[in-house]
Amino acid sequence: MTKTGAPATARRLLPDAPLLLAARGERPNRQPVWFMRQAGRSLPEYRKLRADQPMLRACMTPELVCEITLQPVRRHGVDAAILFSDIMVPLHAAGVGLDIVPGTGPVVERPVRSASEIMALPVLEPDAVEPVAAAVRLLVAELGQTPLIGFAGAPFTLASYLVEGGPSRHHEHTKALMHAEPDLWHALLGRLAELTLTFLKVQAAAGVDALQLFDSWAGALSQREYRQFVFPHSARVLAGLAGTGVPRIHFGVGTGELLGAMAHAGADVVGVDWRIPLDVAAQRVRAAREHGPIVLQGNLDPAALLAGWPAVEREVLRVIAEGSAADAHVLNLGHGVLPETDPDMLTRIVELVHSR
Ligand code: 1CP
Repeated sequence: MTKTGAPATARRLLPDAPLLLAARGERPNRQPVWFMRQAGRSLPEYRKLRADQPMLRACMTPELVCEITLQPVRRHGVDAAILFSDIMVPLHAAGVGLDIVPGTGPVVERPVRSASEIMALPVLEPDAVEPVAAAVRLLVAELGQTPLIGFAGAPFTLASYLVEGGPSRHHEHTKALMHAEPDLWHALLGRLAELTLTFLKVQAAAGVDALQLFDSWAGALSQREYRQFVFPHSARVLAGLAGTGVPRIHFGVGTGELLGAMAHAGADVVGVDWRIPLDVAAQRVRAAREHGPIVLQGNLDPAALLAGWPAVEREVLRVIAEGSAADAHVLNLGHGVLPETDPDMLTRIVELVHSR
């Protein structure tokens, strides 16, 4: 088996893949659609596979990652697969004590807040995520013309889990550290940017076709905080990927007020949540960017998918109409699929988008 340090797998050429055309600002014949958190969660075939497998172990088992990643592609006919993994995987692989607790999410054994705790954070060696690279290679061989999206958590969102010790509503310890000890904060985010970049480069070398940087909790920040404390580190990650030639998607929740800043961070595609219409998002991104196409991804409200088909259909058509204000638009949700979603809704959305 190829080691992660070995030369990169030759990237597949997918000249007609709608997702990749849209990422370059083109309007392909078929509008691309995929769903954040499409793997797992709402699928009974996923729950069956995961029944006796803890999350992190599942993420480090290439055959299982491959099968779970393929399930929604087979079922829904989406225009992209997203690697089954988690934003905490590279921290776990580097040796940070943590678990993903069912019903709660990531829980860190010892929160990281002091200078000595931050300096003691381990570095991620590429070989430590070799099972993820192996999963990518298996998937690329299976996926045919469907692109594979790899991903990682952005430095701020990872920092929130590390500093808080788990999921947090107000991110209070994280913001306290940021404001009280800015040098320490930047040291922490610098280390996390390094780890994130290593993880994404491993995925790119193994053959993923696009990469998404999830800054899920960035919407908790003011624009001033984002620009000063977060932007430089996310921008460094995205710039570090430029040489891979893989399109970059950058997404956060509740980031309507940050879209201008996020659009500068260096991604090809800006993900938008449901709180702001895509035509307004397009204006904000356009105002912030000197050059390059405006490509948006989003932004159906995941909760609206529980409203029954007539309402869902209306919402999909509205989002497509508003998305026409961008140069290109990848239809998606504004955040992840909710576990209680009827999977048939997702299939019908894909059929509707593709029928137009
Ligand atoms: O399609 C997919 O489901 C792909 C796999 C995937 C992705 C893209 C998982 C599996 N996690 C993620 C990313 C992720 N993980 C993000 C960014 C996207 C987002 O905002 O949703 C975040 C913030 C996490 C952290 C995380 N991991 C949470 C959220 C907790 C919180 O703070 O609210 C949770 C619940 C997890 C566990 C997790 N990750 C993935 C699954 C299937 C699960 C549940 C596992 C279990 O409970 O057994």
